[in-house]
Amino acid sequence: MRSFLFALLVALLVACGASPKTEVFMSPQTVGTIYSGFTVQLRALVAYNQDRRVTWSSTGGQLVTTNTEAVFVAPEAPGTYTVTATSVGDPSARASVSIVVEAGTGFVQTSVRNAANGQALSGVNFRYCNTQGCTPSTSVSNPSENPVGDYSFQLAGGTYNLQVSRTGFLPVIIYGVTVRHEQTTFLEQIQLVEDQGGLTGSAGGQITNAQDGTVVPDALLELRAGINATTGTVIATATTNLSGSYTFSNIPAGNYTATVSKDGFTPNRFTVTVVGGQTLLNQNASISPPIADRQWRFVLTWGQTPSDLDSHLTGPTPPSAGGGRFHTYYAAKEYSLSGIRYANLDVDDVTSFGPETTTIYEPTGGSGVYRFSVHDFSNKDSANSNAMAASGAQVRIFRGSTLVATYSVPNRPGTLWTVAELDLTNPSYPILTPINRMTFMSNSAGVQRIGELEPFQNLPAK
Ligand SMILES: [Ca+2]
Repeated sequence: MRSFLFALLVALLVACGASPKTEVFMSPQTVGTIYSGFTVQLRALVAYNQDRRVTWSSTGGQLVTTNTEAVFVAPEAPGTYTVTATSVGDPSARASVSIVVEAGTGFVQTSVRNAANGQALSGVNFRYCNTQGCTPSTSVSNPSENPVGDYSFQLAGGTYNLQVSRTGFLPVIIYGVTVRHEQTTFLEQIQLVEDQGGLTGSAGGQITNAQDGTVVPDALLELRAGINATTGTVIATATTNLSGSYTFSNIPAGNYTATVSKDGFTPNRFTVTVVGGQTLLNQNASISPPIADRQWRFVLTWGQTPSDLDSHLTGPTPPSAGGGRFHTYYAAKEYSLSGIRYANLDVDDVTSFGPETTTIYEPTGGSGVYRFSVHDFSNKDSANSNAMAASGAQVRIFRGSTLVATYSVPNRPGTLWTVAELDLTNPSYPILTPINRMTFMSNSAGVQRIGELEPFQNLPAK
């Protein structure tokens, strides 16, 4: 309706014989309040000028522009922002729209364990800090609703560094915790390390190629203090051997971030835990060669148990297929049509750890979102399993040569983790939305519908 009125307005102005001076119209003409990280689609129309092009500008936030269309991405700082479209043919002609941005309120959930024995820890203190300062230190374990060791917080939207501490344990900082309005951010399980007076320990694991599952020799690992640390002092380095294995020896106990890189691969990072007097092995990770900017890669990793988690990608089929959705998983690894491979389960894993890798090689151009889910095949017949929540499962999403997002499994019972949805309708501005919903799904008929598809019915045997 709005675009119709917009066209009508232009038509009326033409019909009335208004001055031929160039005019720029913006649609929508007004925008209500939006929240940090949210987006608004804008369109500009140039009248009375042969040159229909505009240039876009904004007093803040991010603008992703395609000719006469723009997507405004609200910044973290609340305030009023102005987006302007200016005629290229007549720069004196422009149209603006004001956008009010508020931080909103979101949620963070995490669970804390003793790294030495996996026991849930109560009495843990949390402090969220950003450029505005820090929240008071809080310990918000709520045993009536959450299991022991589970913590949830309500916070203003923004990006925080989270300080986690507990008596007798080494404090740790989790960097870059993003909170969005009305969304819940699930952090990876925090493995707190006992303070044993400077005792050192060792860590090891294997690096694999997420594209084909082979081991990666000669990969460089750099260790930094803290979780999700991307800058700061590198306290140790290691190189993988011919088996793709690495070892960090005599490292001060604590929580670290390892960045793994190699020429010809997109760098990745993962958390490494060091317990004094111990060697913690199987701290595995993967890297893979870069993909094109239009391509997306979902890499699933987890711990020793359960042995088999499965990656499921559903998405719209190409318009030429006449609607419907495709579904790639272990029994239908590839989705292709007319010789074009659109999506593929590149690597399937049934023996713990992953990686399992799914790639969108060619967006289908169909109508609808892509949805990535993880199914606990090992416990698919359970109606109360907590195994996937305890598995340390993470999904890393890459676009081109960039790690776009890392999602950690919610600490909730369930055998189906609906991870995220990806909207590729506007190729220049894809929208990735975390879902992070835990439900139960078995092979039996009549299971709960997930969106418009029932992806996990009647699964064939492996
Ligand atoms: Ca699997």
